[in-house]
Formats: sequence, structure tokens, C-alpha cells
Amino acid sequence: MSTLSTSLITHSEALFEKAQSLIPGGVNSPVRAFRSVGGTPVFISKAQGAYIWDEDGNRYIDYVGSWGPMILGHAHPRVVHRIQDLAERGTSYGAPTALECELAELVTQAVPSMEMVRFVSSGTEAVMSALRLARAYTGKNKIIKFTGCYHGHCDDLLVKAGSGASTLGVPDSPGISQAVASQTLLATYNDLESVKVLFEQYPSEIAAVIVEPIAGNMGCVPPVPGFLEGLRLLTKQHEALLIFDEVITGFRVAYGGAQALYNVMPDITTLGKIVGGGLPVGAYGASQEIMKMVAPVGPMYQAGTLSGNPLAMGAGIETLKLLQESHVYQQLEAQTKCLVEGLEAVAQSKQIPVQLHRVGSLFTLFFAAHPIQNYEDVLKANKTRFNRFFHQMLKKGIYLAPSAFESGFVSLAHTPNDIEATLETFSNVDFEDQE
Ligand code: HOZ
Repeated sequence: MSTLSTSLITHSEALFEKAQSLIPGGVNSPVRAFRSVGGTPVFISKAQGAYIWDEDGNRYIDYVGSWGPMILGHAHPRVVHRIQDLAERGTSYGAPTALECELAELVTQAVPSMEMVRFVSSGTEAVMSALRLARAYTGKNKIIKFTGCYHGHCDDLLVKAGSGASTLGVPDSPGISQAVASQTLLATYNDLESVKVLFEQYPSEIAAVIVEPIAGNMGCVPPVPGFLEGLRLLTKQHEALLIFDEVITGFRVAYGGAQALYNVMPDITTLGKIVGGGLPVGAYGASQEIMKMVAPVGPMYQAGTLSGNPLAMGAGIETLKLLQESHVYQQLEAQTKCLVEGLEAVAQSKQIPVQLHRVGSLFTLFFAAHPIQNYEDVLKANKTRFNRFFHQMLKKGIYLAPSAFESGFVSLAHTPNDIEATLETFSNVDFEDQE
């Protein structure tokens, strides 16, 4: 591991200062600004395999993986070569390509409930389109979402819990109209009763329930047994659609995503991250019947200049093909299990209460003694302790998400040595606050 820079002001600090005068908060996505953990974000100059390097030359073992897409590790040679090869033929045509067909075939073969797919450029765009599709198909307007589940920054879903927000539909961000926010209803993750109550309250107005089948944006919170099955039943009973937001879980927890893992089929699925192999891609898909609502076949309009971009399609194709190799998910499972069990053992030896959650190669370490099943539980975890842990790990070359409430990602490039180095580093973290 490299020694960290000793100059008075690091390149990252200088860049952050400059960036803040040009870009709001110095970042193009808020969580990157380290507001949750404090301090200065490291500016990344390159990545390879399981590692990223900052502008000061420090190397880190990366458990963020660009927030999920880099399941193969960074700069996998096959993905890089494909992008290079395609770039020489032009970077965007705004016209159909064979590549789109190839990726669509791979996706629909992989994800059990998707018979047809439409590619867009981000997870947010996929979710936004999926909601429009659900409304167009059902002719209803209201959407149920779960507090703590995040589905990108589209207006409808930037509403979460908080005093009054659930019942009054108060937008979480200014700029979202009351009319839009009032169409979003909030339920509690892993609590079917909270969904039933909403269906009873609005029996004929709910177009869809949208859920992260494994919550990944409040840290990793798996569904309790029966939760997803219960959502499937309730939505069927009330003629509402079930949308699985598999932007994080798609191709991550299993090749067919969480729906394959738990054998619960949604009506609409949204994808992002891995499906684009590290380039900007989102996708939404469903049965032929539902997808025939989408223009130009049906009346629901949705379009995009860079949708199905050839470089992004190529990166996605190579990534999915590599994920089809037989050892892949067993290897991810084994490495992550080893990491998570090791973290648990170290925490125990330090007498620090933790909850370690893992599904496949998606994991979160919560500093909490209580079981965690929903957002309220998540908020009660010890944030101060996480921040102390985060900064000490970062200083020693372990790059984790800069927030107590995000998931960690292990890639195929992480080696047993990387896991060992991570555990060793954790064992040296000084929890001065320890009671
Ligand atoms: N949506 C991500 C957090 N769950 C953050 C994405 C980013 O900052 O790149």
C-alpha cells in the first residue's frame, strides 16, 4: 500500500477547492462530496482491477466500484478493447444498431420477467419511464414507494419519510410540485401491513408499487421472507403493477437479478449500472403486452438521443458475456462471505456491536446492536462510529462509500489478499468512542 501524500495541501484538496467554484458542491452527484462523513473527497485519476488511485498517487482497495457497475473490476481488458474498437467506428449514430439487439437479447434471456426491453441512459431515466409506463398501462396515477428506497432523482420518487411527508406528500426537494408529490404514497420497507393500509385507503387509484427488491440505497437491507411475495399478491389483488428497481441488484446478486434469486416476478423491471459495463446505460422492461404501450408501437412516449449508444451497448455486452462464465457468482459469493465474516469477527474482538448484511457481493456493515429491517432502523445506527471507521480505513487505503447508509460492492478482481488487507486495516481502527 502506498504512503499517503505528506505535502500541506493534497492535489485532491486543491482540486476540490477549484471544483467547488465551478460545480455545485464540487461534485456531479451529491454523495461524492463527503458531506455525510466530513473531510475532502479524494479525486480519482485511474482505476484498474480492484484498485483506484487518487490524484496524489495513493492506491485504494475499492469497495464502491462506481456504486455498483464494476462487478468485473475496473478496466477489464475485454470491455476496454470492445469500447476502443467501437469508438473507432464512431461514438453515436442516433440510429438502430445490431449491438442494441444483441444486448436486448442477453438481457431478456437473463432477467426472467423481461420479454422486451428499452435502453435509456441512466437508472433515473429507466425508473422515470417505468412509472410513466405503469400509469399509461393501468390508467391510474398513484405510486407506492418505500421510505429509504432510492430510485434516482425523478420528481415522483424524491419523496420519502419524515414528519408529515408520508401522509401529506411533502416533497423532499424544493422544485418538485405538490401535485406530483401528492401522487406518491409511502410505505415501510419489509412491512406488508403498511402497504395494505394504502391499498385500502386508495383502492382504485394506485398504478404501481415500486421497490428495490433488496434495498441497496439505505445500506444493504434484504427483504424478510414473504415480503416480496406479499407485494406480488397485493398488487395482483388491486390491479396495480409491481416494479422491481434492479438498478443495483440486476446482474449483481444473481445473473437474473433479485427476481431470479427470490423467484418473485415483477411486472416491470428497471436496470442500470452493470448492464452498461461502466458506461451510462439504464433499461426498463416487462412483458410484451406491457411494453407494447411504448412508442412507436403504443402511445406512451419516451425517447433519447444517446439511448442505445454503441459504446455503452458494447461495454454491456462484454460484461454480461463475462458474467455468464460458470465460476462468477460462486467466486463473488465466496470472497464477499469471507470479507463479511472477517469484519464480523474483528468487530466482535473489539466488542463493537455491528450488523453485517450481505446478499451475494452486496454488503453493508451497520454499527448497531439492533436488527435492521427498514429505514427507521437504519437511521438509529451509530453514524459517528461509522465516520471514524470510514476515515481511518480511507487513510490506510481502503475506499468505502462515504456514507453510513450505502452498500459496499465486491468485484471479481478482489483477491484474498485484498480481503486480508481490509480486515487487517479494520483490526487497527481505533474506536475512541467505545463505551
Ligand atoms: N446513487 C448513488 C448512491 N446510492 C450515488 C451515485 C454517485 O454519486 O455516483
